[in-house]
Amino acid sequence: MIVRERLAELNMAGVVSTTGLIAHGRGEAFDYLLGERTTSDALLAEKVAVAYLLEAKTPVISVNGNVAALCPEEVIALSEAIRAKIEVNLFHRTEGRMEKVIRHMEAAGAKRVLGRNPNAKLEGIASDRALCTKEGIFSADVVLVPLEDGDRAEALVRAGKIVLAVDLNPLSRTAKVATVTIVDEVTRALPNMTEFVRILREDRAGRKRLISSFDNGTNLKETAQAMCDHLQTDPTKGKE
Ligand code: PTJ
Repeated sequence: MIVRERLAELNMAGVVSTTGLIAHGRGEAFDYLLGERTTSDALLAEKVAVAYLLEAKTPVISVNGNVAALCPEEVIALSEAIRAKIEVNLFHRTEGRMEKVIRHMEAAGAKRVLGRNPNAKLEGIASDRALCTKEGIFSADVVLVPLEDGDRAEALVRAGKIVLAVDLNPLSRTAKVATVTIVDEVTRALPNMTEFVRILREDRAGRKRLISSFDNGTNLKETAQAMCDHLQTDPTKGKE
């Protein structure tokens, strides 16, 4: 409830878009299907995503209004752990909103947030959503995209990048095209990932093994199965 109120307030303040509120509701519905927990499939995807981030030369975390509102400190902690850049990239982009979301991240402690002065464009997406920075998303080899829309996820994959998505909907286009899809609530996923950085930082062989043995399609199928299994449980159990 507190989270919803924060999102509503930040919607009034212009950080979260109105469709961001709708997207949050969609996410909540999928989280109920998961039982509002991190599954073992999600934990594995989080570990593999961290392996990619630690292997990356130029990792970037892409931040939109919802992510800035939900977990700015968690984004900053992960970015510091892996030395990834943070770039604000909005679906509903206006100069005013860009400034608000960047300032929101800076107020939470981010030292450097890219996105204010876009000087590059991602191929294959219309309008201002393609705008990004050369130093950040444009030249990144690995991009973490929490709550990404399908068109941009596809464009990033087409641009040859490793795309790591956090998306509670295992059926979304983003989930299907990403290299690694973490089907978990973003505020649970990011702290888990920061913890995995500590574990995997000195384990190069372990990282390689994780990357080579992971199959995103299989992981998504198992996640969908976990949702079906959860739906089969007795809904009256656990009630007072
Ligand atoms: O701030 P902007 O303008 O960049 O807009 C951000 C939104 C999220 C509105 C924009 O990127 C968008 O429209 O995204 P989609 O296509 O709605 O995709 C968002 C996905 O994130 C959906 O599949 C949701 O189920 C999922 N989702 C929503 N909340 C969470 C989530 N996944 C993980 N954690 C959440 N808290």
